[in-house]
Amino acid sequence: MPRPEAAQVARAVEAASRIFIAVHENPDADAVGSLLAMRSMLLSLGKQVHPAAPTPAPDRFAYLAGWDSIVTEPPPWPPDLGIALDCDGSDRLAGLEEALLACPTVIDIDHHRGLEPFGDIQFVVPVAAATAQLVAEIAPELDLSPTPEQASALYTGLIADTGGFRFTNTTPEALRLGADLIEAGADPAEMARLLFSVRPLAAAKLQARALSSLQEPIDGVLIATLTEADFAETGAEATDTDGLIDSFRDVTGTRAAALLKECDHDVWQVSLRGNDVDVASVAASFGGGGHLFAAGCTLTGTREAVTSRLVEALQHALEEASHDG
Ligand SMILES: [Mn+2]
Repeated sequence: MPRPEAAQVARAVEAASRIFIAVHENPDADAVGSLLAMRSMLLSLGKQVHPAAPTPAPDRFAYLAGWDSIVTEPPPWPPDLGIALDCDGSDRLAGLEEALLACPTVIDIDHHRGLEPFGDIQFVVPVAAATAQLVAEIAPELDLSPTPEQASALYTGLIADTGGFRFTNTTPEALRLGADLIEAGADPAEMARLLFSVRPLAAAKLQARALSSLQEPIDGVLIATLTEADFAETGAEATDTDGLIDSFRDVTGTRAAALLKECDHDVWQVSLRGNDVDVASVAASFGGGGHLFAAGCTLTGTREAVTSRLVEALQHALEEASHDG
């Protein structure tokens, strides 16, 4: 059953000629894939399109057609439609937020647990596996069927957010979309290899550091830490940790896992994963957000102070989960 919002988005797209599309800062595979598929769809309709991310799209996504068209600036021309993709709140647009919200019509397309949907049209579906799934739902409303390039971009977003069809969001709908995208020309083996396996040596070295930082789970909470020195000495970048946290939550005895990345002195980017515990609430209590079992936030303080605050919050959430269960 098509969702009515998909048709609403299509009508707004048809009525527009200059379209600004933007994703969240530190764009992930779903953000970049959704952005590039949407860009290509809009171009095929003869629209003027400006695809942007507030921080550069990592070059590990360079295999996606149009990757080099993504800029970090708002459009030089006045758009008549602005579309935000994969943004859990307009503030995730960071430096592009003001320009996007200033568009005469604003559309929010997202699958995060809608804390703060925004815009004139809100196509926010938390049960969707990926924003790519929602972009795919818009295509038929525009009488489009995905080209091989669009299918590859959407497939990348879909497998990224489902962890290669392993996470709890691996619904029949997600798998059917995967099949449709393969039929439309996405190469599943190649997309999975490029997204999950290919990585620089620095990332492999960083992974070793993260693994050796693991300690015994404390009451079901497993913490991994990467310091500024770990990044400096391996030459790795913040995005080289993508996917790392997902392997930690499966360590025996773990109910919740956290990866702390020191992005500036005593400033920690925290990724959280829960097996049976709502980590989105924990992230939200620290000003972050995300999904029920996959969330993130930023904490400031020494490694010891930040770790103990986190462990305390996660243990509290674990107690709640035990009571509910
Ligand atoms: Mn996503």
